[in-house]
Amino acid sequence: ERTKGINGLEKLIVRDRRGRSFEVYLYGGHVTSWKNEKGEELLFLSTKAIFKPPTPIRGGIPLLFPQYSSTGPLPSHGFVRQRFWEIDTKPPPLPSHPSSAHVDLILKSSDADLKIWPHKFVYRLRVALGHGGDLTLTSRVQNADVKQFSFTAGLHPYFSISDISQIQVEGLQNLNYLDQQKNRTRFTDNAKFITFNSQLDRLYLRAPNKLRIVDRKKKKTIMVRKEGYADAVVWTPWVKKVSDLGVEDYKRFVAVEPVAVEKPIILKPGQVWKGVLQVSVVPGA
Ligand code: TA6
Repeated sequence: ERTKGINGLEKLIVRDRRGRSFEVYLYGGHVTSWKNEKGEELLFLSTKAIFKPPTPIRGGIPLLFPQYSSTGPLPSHGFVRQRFWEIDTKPPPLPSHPSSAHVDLILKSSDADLKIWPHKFVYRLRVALGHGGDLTLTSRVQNADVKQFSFTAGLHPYFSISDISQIQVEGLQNLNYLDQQKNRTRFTDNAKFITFNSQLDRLYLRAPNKLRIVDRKKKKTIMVRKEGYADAVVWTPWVKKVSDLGVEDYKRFVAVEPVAVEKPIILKPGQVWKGVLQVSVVPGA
């Protein structure tokens, strides 16, 4: 279903036969909602989210490309989250991920984009509900240029949680990470799992493809599976002022992000890179 969302921005609502659904705005190719069969919202959207281009939408799943965060000369997290995407009517087949309902979006570099990042690309995004109730985002980036280029990228999901002080993130033990609050100084994390009692912003290098967010209060676990993204970011702003976040909003989400940063992805002309994020929520903590 194609409809008007906040401020008249176009969005697509996709439902499967079991009543699960997601919503994606053409602005940003940005997933803003994902609901299970009970109608429970599994993603967080800021109570102060600004739906006014070129401001990126705060919450949901922002797409980060062709630059993760402020690691290069481009605006924070690149620019595709600030572009208007289109429905891709002829997506190349994607046999490895059967879905019960999905939508395909496409973004091609514009002349204005080429002025700030001089590499022609085609970015295809499939958002899909899997048969097991999972949400899968498959990114395919094609080099549409005549020269090789490289980029960093990621997805920045804001996961809905009961309370930031009641959750833990598992799967990152003994990894090196760059502390993004300390000029990306390198540390090693020996903790069995991460708990939160202050601001945290870490880029874990070569992270495993399966991570878990355990919500002890809600007694549920968010399973985060990634493919093609070597690294992972864990972020909470805690009480730090973020202008488009409500004062109490930080309690309600954690960002666990598949990213490819340490080693930029290199693409030759015509080549396609694929990255996958698959999330599901299971009972039990
Ligand atoms: O991925 C974590 C991070 O880069 C943090 O450093 C924080 O700034 C966050 O993303 C949000 O960035 P944004 O540009 O959306 O305000």
